[in-house]
Amino acid sequence: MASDENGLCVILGGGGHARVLIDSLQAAGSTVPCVILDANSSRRGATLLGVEVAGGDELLPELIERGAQFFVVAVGSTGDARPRRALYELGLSHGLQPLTVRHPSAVCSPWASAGAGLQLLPLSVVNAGARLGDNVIVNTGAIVEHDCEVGDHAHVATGARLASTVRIGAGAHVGAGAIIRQGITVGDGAVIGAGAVVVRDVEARTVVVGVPARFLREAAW
Ligand code: JB2
Repeated sequence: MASDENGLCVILGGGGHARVLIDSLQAAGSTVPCVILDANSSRRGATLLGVEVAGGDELLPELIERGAQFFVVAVGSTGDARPRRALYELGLSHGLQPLTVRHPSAVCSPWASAGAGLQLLPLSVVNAGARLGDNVIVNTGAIVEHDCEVGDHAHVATGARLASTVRIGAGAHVGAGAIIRQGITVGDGAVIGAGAVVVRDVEARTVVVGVPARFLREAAW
């Protein structure tokens, strides 16, 4: 564990998404010391890109007493944003501030706005007039065009593209490589399958797949 824990950032989750986030923080030249908490006790004592896995979430009060100030939700989501929402609320409930993670290759217009805890991963693009909520992931190579809205806890996965004026509801998941036509609304908690092409509005809490995207089943959110 870092010896100077003043300003420490607690990374919640120590899997694949955590590695991408730590890599992005390092690439951005962040000097905030970090420690990982992971639910899997067998990971305790391991390091991930040089960052120690200190234990599970039960260590939060101890870390805060020792000066932790920030947190990052490092559990990804591929269709169920509830664990990410729960970890975000956990961090807030302990008085920690969500840290923004922005890879230096990400493009984000100064005319876009975002809530707290935004994750902009390598080569992602957010254009003018876009409005992103809290705890949103714009994953590697994803595009959020001008005047789109992306709700809290939503995940625009790797290579997905939102044409202009798309509205993505809270907790929704836009799968890898999916394309959403301009002006479309995707309801809260909806899941868009990988590679889908969405040309009609998507009901809240439904899963749609294919080209053009069609209803598959109810979603978990
Ligand atoms: O409540 C929790 C918790 N639940 C799971 N608290 C903490 N601190 N950690 C938790 N975890 C841990 O998150 C698991 O023990 C596991 O080590 C980690 C999740 O790792 P995994 O590699 O399975 O998934 P991921 O969330 O890092 O990545 C997913 O989402 C990304 C966006 C994958 O689907 C990736 O392929 C995807 N790129």
